[in-house]
Amino acid sequence: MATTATRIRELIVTPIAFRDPPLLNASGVHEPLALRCVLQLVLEDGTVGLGETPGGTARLARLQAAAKAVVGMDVFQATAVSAAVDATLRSTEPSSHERGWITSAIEVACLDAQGRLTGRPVSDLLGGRVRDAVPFAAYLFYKWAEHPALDGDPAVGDDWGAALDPAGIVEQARVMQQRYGFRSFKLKGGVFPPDEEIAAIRALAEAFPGQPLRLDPNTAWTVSTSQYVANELDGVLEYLEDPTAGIEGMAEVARTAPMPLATNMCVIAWEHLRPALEQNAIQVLLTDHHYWGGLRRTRELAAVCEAFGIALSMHSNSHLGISLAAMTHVAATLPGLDHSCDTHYPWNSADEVIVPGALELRDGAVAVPTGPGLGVELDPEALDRLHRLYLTSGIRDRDDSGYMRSVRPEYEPGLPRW
Ligand code: GKR
Ligand code: MG
Repeated sequence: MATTATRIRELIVTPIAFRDPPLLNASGVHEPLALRCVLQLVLEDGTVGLGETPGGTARLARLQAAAKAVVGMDVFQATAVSAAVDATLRSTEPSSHERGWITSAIEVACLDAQGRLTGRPVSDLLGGRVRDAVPFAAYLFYKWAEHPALDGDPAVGDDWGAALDPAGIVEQARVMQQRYGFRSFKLKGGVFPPDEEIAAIRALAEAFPGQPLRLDPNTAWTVSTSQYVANELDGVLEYLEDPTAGIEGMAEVARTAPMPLATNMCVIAWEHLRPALEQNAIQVLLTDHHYWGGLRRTRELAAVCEAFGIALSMHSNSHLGISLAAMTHVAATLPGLDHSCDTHYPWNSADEVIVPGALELRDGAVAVPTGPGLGVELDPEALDRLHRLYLTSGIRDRDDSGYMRSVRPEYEPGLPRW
């Protein structure tokens, strides 16, 4: 039985926008603002648990619907809370992947609140950490020097500059390493013809000998192009991520690729695991608690991967500190995490919703917070500022292709491109 104190009084969902540089990918280019939602799960005793998840009109509406379903529930019954959220969304949202985003954000807020009530870090609530710091990879992007001037708004630059060729990518990697101490590198590909991206990876291999490298073109290539790139980069990549679309396509590439194939695109829900395993389509799974249903479900996913010999890495999207804290806590508890995790965090350092100081990328890793819950505190003024930015921005859904077309009207979205 819930004591009155641990009952959920209210779930406050706040959409926010924060600055994002012009990072290029297979779908276009990041807009000047990225969207997230911040969750505050308020208990009857005033304890507040935090969550963070990507924004967008549909997800915001689902979060708001789910918020009503959890009022009055016991925060320590996180499984029941997830089930109630799932049941609320099931009639309108058939995709378990889509429902997973919502159950996860609320589960993280429950675990944060539980940790605050018990005085234990979230990693302890998940069974305890097996490492004190979680390694992350430098996430390299081709990018423009600035967001172009559009609709009377001025151009907006950043302190990274442009990276549009192998030399630019190597320079970006050096700055990433100097600032944060990263020891592994992922290049977001699918932007330039494959030979140019092969050249960039070779330049990185020469500049950072022995340091793990990955390439992720987000399904920009056909099966035969993927096979060509995989052969060209034999012995250079630790893994090749989502070269082509779908489990069947990945399985075909995997038959000849000399390196493991990884995904955060063709295996994104429980029902994808069986066909992927049967066809040996992937050898590395990038977990992401944000859509796998939460931190506890991520640990269950890791156990399935262990049983079937699938290695583990971690996916990211543009995010702020509440998400980084949650990623760090769960990653700290996964014994089988074989690869450094992805994070966009360095790209989004211009804005934050948490009080600074709790999370730091040092020596390529984030120390696992040891304070209660996620170990981060919300900065109410920052939240308010970023919410107002959301309200005035007019941006309601991520649209990398649309933004690219506003800058380059001749841009044709659509994959595979090569
Ligand atoms: O931020 O442009 C980006 C990435 O392409 C992101 O949207 C992907 O989801 O990082 C992600 C990935 O590994 O595919
Ligand atoms: Mg990826």
